[in-house]
Amino acid sequence: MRKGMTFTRFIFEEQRRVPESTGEFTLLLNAIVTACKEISDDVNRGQLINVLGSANTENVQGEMQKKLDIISNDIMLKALEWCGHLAGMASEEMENIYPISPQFPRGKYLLVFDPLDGSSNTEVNVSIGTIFSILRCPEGTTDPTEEDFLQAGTRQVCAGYVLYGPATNLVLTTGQGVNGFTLDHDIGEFILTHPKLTIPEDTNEFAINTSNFRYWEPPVRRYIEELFAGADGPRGRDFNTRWVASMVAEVHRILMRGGVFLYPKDSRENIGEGKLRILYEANPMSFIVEQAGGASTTGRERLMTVQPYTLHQRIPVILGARFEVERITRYHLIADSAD
Ligand code: P6P
Repeated sequence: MRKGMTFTRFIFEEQRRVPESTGEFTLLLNAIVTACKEISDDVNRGQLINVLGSANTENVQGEMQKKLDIISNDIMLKALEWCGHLAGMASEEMENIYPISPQFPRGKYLLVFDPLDGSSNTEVNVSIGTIFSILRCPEGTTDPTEEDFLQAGTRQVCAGYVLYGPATNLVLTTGQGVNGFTLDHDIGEFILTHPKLTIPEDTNEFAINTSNFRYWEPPVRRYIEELFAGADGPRGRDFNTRWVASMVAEVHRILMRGGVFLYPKDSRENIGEGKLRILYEANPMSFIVEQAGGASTTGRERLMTVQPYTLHQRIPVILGARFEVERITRYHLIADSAD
């Protein structure tokens, strides 16, 4: 008998703690995790099965799609549309929502996901991952519209990601803290390896794409310049920087050893409110970070309180170590009050 609790046992024991639970959510979660195991297998095989490189198509964001973006999106759709626990899905890779076909039963949840975040890294073998968020379908709605997906992050039932790196890690929250699992490829099960993850309130490590410095708002430039100044500057200590260009890998690092991540507003026309999308990147990651004791804001307000008005809406994201996020937010408010 292998050491460690399997993910299957973990979610069944979690379910038993909710007296009124029907088991629908547990079965949905299991189906999502099974889909991610299939994606992990394709990602790990890479060029052995000719899945690397561009698909020579653009997604709704105007971004060039990788073959694996489309493959992983299809895997999610095919692995979940039949399960009977969803009324609809939405994905970074699809312009419109994906209603469940009438041939399948519909359920009470909505699923939004980024099937392969950080996919610009597929050819260079840097960690990428699937990010997902489970919402409730409005009571009595069996044929959801885009409107029904436009829910603030505080209404998420569950958020998680699967990171395809040297190890395949699943990280999950249902609002009762954050737990991490590692895929045991020999038995095809995720094993609980990182229970009750927490993010230290302080950090010396920050993640931001510094090549965008000239496009940032003054409070972000002030904050980053202070970090650059290190022990000689107002912070009185040196900082370290990391940028993987894969949000799922950055957030995982922050959960493992602390840190702060920023993808802020940007003066460029095509970036504007930021590069990250509310529903399937910013909200799920903010839920996870908050549940681990961190914080997540837009620079001006708690990110998870923002009411989305379109499916692929972007938002500035500042998340991680609570004290750093609070400082950055304070700088924004000081700058705004001076305007
Ligand atoms: P840049 C990946 O494309 C992504 O959406 C996030 O995962 C990542 O943090 C960001 O974009 C990287 O953006 O501008 O540094 O390439």
